[in-house]
Amino acid sequence: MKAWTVDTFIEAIMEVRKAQSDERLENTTARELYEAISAVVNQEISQNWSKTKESYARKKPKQIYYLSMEFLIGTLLKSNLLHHNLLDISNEAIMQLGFDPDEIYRQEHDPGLGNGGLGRLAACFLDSMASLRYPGHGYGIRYRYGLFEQRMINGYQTELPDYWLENPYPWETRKKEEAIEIAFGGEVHMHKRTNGKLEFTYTNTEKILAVPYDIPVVGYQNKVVNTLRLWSAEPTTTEDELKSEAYYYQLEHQHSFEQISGFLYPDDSSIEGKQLRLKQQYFLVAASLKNIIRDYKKTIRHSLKFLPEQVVIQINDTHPSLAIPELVRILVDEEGFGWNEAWRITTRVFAYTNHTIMSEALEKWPVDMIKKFLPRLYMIIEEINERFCQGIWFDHPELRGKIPDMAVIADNQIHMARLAIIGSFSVNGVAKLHTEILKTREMKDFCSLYPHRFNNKTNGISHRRWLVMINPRLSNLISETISPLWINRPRELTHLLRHTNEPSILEKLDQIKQQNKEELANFIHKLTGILVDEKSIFDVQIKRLHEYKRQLLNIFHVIYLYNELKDNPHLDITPRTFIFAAKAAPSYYFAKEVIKLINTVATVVNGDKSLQGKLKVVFLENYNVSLAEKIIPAADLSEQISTAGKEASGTGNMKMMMNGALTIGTLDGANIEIKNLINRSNIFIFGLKAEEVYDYYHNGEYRANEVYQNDERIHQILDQLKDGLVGNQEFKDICFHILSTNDPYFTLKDFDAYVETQQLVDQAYRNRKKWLAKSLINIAHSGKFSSDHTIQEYATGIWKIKKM
Ligand code: B1H
Repeated sequence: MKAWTVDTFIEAIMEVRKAQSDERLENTTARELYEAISAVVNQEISQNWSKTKESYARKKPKQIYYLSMEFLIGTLLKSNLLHHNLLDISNEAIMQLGFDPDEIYRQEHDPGLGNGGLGRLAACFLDSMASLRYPGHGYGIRYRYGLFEQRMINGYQTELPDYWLENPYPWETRKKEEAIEIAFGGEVHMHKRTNGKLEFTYTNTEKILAVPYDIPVVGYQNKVVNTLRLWSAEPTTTEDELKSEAYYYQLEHQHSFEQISGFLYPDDSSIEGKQLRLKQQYFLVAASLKNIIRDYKKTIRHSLKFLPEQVVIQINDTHPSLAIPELVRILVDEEGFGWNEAWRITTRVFAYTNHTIMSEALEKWPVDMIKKFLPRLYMIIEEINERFCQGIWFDHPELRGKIPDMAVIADNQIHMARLAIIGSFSVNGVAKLHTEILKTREMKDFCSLYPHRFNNKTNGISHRRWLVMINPRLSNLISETISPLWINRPRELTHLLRHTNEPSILEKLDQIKQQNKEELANFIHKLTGILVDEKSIFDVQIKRLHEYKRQLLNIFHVIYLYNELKDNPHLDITPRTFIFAAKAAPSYYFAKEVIKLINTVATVVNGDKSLQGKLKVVFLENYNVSLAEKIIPAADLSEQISTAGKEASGTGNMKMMMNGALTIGTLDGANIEIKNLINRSNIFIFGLKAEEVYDYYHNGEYRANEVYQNDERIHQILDQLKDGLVGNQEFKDICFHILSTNDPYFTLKDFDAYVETQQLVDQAYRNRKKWLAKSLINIAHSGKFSSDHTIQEYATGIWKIKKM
């Protein structure tokens, strides 16, 4: 690797600029400078990329393929610079060239190829695999339109298309020569060969080309570059063929097929059972498997019998679970294996991660749809189902009565989670509580059938992106305090524990948080015109909008404080700034109403002089990775208030903890593990436990209406929604919905405990020193939630692979 200086870096930039145009530097725009720096970084990457590929080809290690419908990678210039140890040099170079570094990095459009936690997790995992020298790669879809851009109009969410490819994307390489043809639909024909084996042929299928676009995944200062391969759907017809008239029909048809990689479905934690989504899933699965097998044959040159020794395919929820019958199909129909052998191979290759137990997110496909688009796969799924049910009937008579709840095909639907469990050697949940719920409730019968398959892998986040890159001040303070070794070994953040009583460290921590808050305050002012008190508590809830995440509970608390202050303007409360950011699925009416409510409350509260600036409410539009990166370093309080048992893990909780925020949260998902690490005194826990939620829900003993009748605060708030007393805007629907559905997410039930705990937060914040010590304790324990740790556990516990 070249030893860079600011001067040589600037020279390299000029070199690129010269090659691109003979424009002089004075005329360079921010965009051009961004492109030039990216080109310099790409030169650095490309050598390491080829070398990594060569070394894999030579040493033939077992490869991990992470199949996911979503990869929320965030912008790459800054992180690639960091991973080449070039970030400081680049910042300095940009300034010497007369630009503001942030303006240059902002030129990169954030690729919104995911909805939320599940997609971001996939990106953090790729980062950790490369940084830990594991041969692990991602396969996904290159959606032409990412998750919609959210614009607020009059407080309502509106959706705009996210055409992220408007400018050339510097990190992808199109590999037309490695394209793969995929077939959909058609008819299946069965023939008996002379050797007695069955043969399947297909007619009238529709063909589409999967063209790979490769994005480098750069390890942290270790020369490893793995690959994220995103498939784009294109017509199979060539230009020449298109000139002849016979192809007009084809042309029209193929254009509809190109839609397969047209856009990302915008639902998080719920499912849209649309035909196009099914095609997307098969497209990803078919292209990736063909590619994996092609690579295996090229490098390993053994029978596919040994595939499980060379390949693990981790499927990110059930979305890519058609890979299971597809691999059986390839082995049986194309490679000539018998069923048993094909099934043995398949079930040793796949590992399945479950990310949710919300019933609306459990994937089920109508039998008719699969039959029509994937007729051969349907036959295979039937066979899998038949053999599975027979197996239970004969070998597990104790489970006979459970067959209807375990069968892959039941009530005219294909149950994808069941298929994924049956076809994998590992099934994992994403936090201890979540896995426990899977094992004892949701997947209980499967767990008794395959006890060794089930395991937990608590989620994690890349500390490189979510601390080193986005919070350089804090990151430097940590390195000065405990040496920079923690960056390669994040668990060593615990060395900070020795300093939790050191006034000089706490003072610096205080200053850093203050500076970060001032930056966010400026950003908020520029964006919204709202002036926030930089000394107030920055109380942050940023995540997808969903009933179970309970943004409503948060805004009820705001309305309650507002009501209190209106009654008693001298009330002594610590000033707070409530910061929200959230996208709602476009068809999710209730979630959109909550967004409107937050904005309405913001207008009322921010405009009320009588509050003397004690409360401010800010809703930042278009939440995405880049916005999260701006908010998180400035958070004082992290809101993780989901209904217990509903949030599988959460990862925003880890990101804010790592940046020194204290958490107010329920005993849900990874919050529980955070609490157990840092101790109850350093986190604000409240509310029903998962067990209690479950019991109330099932025994019918909870009456939301009683809370409404008996709790004056709730009564007042709901009446205000109903009667339009908040900003003359009615929210009858929210009020009616909660009461008529008996408050299934226990917002009213948990309100009292929440308010009480928020009062503890208010008190705790007043003792600066104690608060800062708690903050440092949070940071010190956050290394456990580095995705490096998580990936290490996947590697030893599931994948059985070694570092290169
Ligand atoms: C999570 C999803 C999800 N769970 C369906 N499930 C989707 C389901 O497009 N779809 O159809 C998209 C996403 N996402 C999240 O995964 C959990 O809610 C979080 O608790 C968890 O932290 C995250 C990563 O494991």
